[in-house]
Amino acid sequence: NTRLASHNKTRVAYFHDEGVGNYHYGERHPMKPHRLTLTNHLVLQYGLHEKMEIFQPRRATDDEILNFHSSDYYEKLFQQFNVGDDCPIFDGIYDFCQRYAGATIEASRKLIANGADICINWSGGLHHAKKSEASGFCYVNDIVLGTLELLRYFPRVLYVDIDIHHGDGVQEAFYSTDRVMTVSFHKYNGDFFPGTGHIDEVGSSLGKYYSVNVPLRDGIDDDAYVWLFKEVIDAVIGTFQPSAIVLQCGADSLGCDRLGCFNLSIRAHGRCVQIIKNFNIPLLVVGGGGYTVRNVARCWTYETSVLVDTELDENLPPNEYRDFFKPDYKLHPHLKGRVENQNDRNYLLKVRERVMEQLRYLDA
Ligand code: ZLM
Ligand code: CA
Ligand code: ZN
Repeated sequence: NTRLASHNKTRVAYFHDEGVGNYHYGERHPMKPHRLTLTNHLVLQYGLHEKMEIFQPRRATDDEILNFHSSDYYEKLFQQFNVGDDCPIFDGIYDFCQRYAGATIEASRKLIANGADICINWSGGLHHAKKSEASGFCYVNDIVLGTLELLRYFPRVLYVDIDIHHGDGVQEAFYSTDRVMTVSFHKYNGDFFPGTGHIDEVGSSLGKYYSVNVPLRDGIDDDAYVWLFKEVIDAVIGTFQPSAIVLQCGADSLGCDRLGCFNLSIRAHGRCVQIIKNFNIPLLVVGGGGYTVRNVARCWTYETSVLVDTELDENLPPNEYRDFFKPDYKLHPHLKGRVENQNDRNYLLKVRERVMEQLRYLDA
């Protein structure tokens, strides 16, 4: 990789907005922006800021948001009452969206300027928002905005999504282009939100075969997930040869998530991040889902350490939010849930074969 040739240490830029953790979706709503404050505290307490360049991002401008979203939707969204229980209109929603989207856009520009090899924005990753529709806790699709930015410079962008939900908004935005390949791993049974992500959704017109869907059943465990992830990603990168990668790290695929039903440990989730990092391709890392707040903070802190090549002490450093991490105060608690693994070996082999078959059309 020529961009890495002039230096041998990976340069990581971390975008954190001090205010982004202070918004509230409302009483009992599962999405808690406070998890971002908690994550940032752990990152700082572990001293990881010494291994990265830290940026206080600026807010996205209206023009930048209108780069993807329709003006009708964007103007009306914030005057409306609720878009439903999933997407309530809360105090400061407009600022909240500008902050998380601004960070993803700034991170994309930093990669374009070759000012970093890896950019991190844990407040981003809101993959369900559509051009003219809020959906699944997402109002503005920062991933689409960041990817559009990357496409101004990079010929091909790979999008990888390990949130337990299907990355439908990103898939839809790039469904008919061959310049973005989208790959989502998710729970799929036709019923689980958002209901899309069937293995047969492969893209259309120029984008045919450039949407990859990896539908999974309940309770998938570390070995199965990491095995399938590596098989798929090795083949995808070998075939597509992306010039930049966007990785959505939704932490609702962890065991014991309040909304999820997979059985991943933080180590396995982080292993996927490591696998992507090892390709040494300009990388934008964003957050996403994650509803058991203490584990989201642990997970994204661990993944920050993976990205800066630093090992962390298993004992969490003392910090003002220590009570969140009781009773163990460890970085890697046991997250094995009660969910039985419904993905047998035959099923996993079948899914792998179907994806390989799809990718063969691109080689031809
Ligand atoms: N009802 N309150 C993932 C987005 C998942 C759609 C079923 C709303 C909830 C959920 C909201 C307090 C990402 C659906 C759900 C109740 C129609 C979903 C508010 C509990 C509550 O107690 C709740 C009044 C709420 C929402 C549960 N919603 C669980 N699952 C999904 C959206 C977003 O992780 O992928 C990326 C950030 N929605 O299943 C319903 C069909 C609305
Ligand atoms: Ca996903
Ligand atoms: Zn999710």
